[in-house]
Amino acid sequence: MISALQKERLKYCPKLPGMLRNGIAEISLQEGEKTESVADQEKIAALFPNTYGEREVIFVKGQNTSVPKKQVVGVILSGGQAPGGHNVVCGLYDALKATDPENVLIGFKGGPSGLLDDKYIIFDDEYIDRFRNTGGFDIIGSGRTKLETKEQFAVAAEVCKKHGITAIVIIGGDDSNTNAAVLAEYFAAEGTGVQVIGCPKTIDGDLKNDDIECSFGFDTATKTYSELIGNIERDCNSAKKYWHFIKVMGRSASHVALECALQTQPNICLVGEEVAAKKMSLSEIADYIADAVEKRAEKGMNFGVAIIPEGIVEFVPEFKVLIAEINELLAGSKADAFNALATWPEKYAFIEQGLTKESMAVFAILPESIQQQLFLERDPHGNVQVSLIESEKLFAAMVKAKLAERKKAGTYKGKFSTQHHFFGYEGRCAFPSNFDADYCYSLGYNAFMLIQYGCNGYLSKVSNLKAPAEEWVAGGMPITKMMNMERRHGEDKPVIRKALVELDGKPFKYFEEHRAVWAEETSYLYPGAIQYFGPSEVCDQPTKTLALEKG
Ligand code: FBP
Repeated sequence: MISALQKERLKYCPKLPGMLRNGIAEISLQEGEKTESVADQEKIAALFPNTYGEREVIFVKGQNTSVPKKQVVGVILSGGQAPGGHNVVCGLYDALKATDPENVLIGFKGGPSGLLDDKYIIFDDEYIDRFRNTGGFDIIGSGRTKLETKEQFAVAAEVCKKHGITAIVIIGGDDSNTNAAVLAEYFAAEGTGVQVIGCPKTIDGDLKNDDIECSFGFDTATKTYSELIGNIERDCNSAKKYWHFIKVMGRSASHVALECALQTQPNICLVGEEVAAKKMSLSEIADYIADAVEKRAEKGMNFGVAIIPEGIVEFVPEFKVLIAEINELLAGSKADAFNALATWPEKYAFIEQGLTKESMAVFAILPESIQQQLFLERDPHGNVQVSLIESEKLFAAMVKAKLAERKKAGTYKGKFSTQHHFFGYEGRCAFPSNFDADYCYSLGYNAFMLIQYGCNGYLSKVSNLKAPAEEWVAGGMPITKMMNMERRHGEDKPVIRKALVELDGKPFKYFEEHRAVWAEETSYLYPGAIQYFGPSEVCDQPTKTLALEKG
């Protein structure tokens, strides 16, 4: 049994860029300029002697001049789910089979570890057809194993040899695609003949640059969260009795929060990158929100909506120091001594002794539930898991404390009741919007054309995304072009630069221009649910971020 919507969505024909619509025989490759990495050219060229400096390519209508050969392609889904992943696989499959029905597509199960453990399925029409235009990564599953060591590459080469694999497609974020480039270089250096192509995935929106206009999944996830935020705004404006604090996923970058703010015009949206640039303290952030609460209360509006990005606390300088000290305080066997203490007051005294005066002052202003969370939620290395901190509750509690002080001083006379929400998993596996369904199918289709034309170490690139799909431009960009050297885990590494929100970029500037009015007035926008069928101006619109960036 499948739902009525799924049944209809299975029939949807994703739109390809115009130049890929004429049939495989009429897709010709055009070479562009030779490329250089965005920074550290010499170092990156030295690390990628076989794959550096290749040319950008685009596809145009013309005779297909690729050399025919049987293709056996392996595909991997890597990292967190993002709507549209299934369509990347479907597009890849369709192009591969349209080129030659004898070609084979192998799906490695459970993420990169599937390749290492040789756990796979071979796709056929019947299997693939069940997943067209659906959300999720359950077609083969995903995982977070990093494919990065020489030993792993050697195992991967063996598995490829066993299956006669000619190319691997890695669908992942910035880290996975960085590793795809390193794997491509390894395969080339070892003369395996296996090509590697990446596809840009992540709801976080932080894999974008001069070449990649957006990662897939960002469109659907932000539209899903914005629908929910809009619904909350309407409830809030109906009941007029709560302030809603809403945390949204997105890891470190605040692209998701900012996009949701552009779509829903809440009273407050914090942007981590701005907090870092202004070196704001927790107390200053709480004051900033409390100011809006107070101003609205003066107008009789004891309600509001505040969006909090998942990674916010990492950007608060004093909080960063506190986390580092806690990690140090509980390093190694010191954690056992802490855990042996029976009561919270005993543990509190231990913490008080271990932290510097400055960090203790920050710790002391946190609500007790958050204080305890910092010592409970730890990753396998014993470090505080910052992303699990309930920052929506943290800020709600801190604002409450600020308002209590203001009440005492007689400056604030309103009421302040809160509700808390966290939106993340609600959006990662939604049915892809038409944009993501089309974009993902195109990325997959295009990835196969890159393979067919012999490209290695390229990212599937579909651009001009603000225009209708007919005008999209399909091609590929060497991954090394997007790389620079960064310090990671004490070593200088070549990596794709993670894109944070640019404070001089158009989306943030637009938000900055309007936020004072949004804070004091009630300017809510209710985007409603994603529409899959209906007029194009309702169903096919890209995100506000993309529209502003490319407008
Ligand atoms: P990716 O970078 O893997 O695409 O992560 C997306 C994401 O949804 C983040 O927004 C979030 O912080 C993380 O995954 C949560 O992942 P998990 O469920 O594995 O903890």
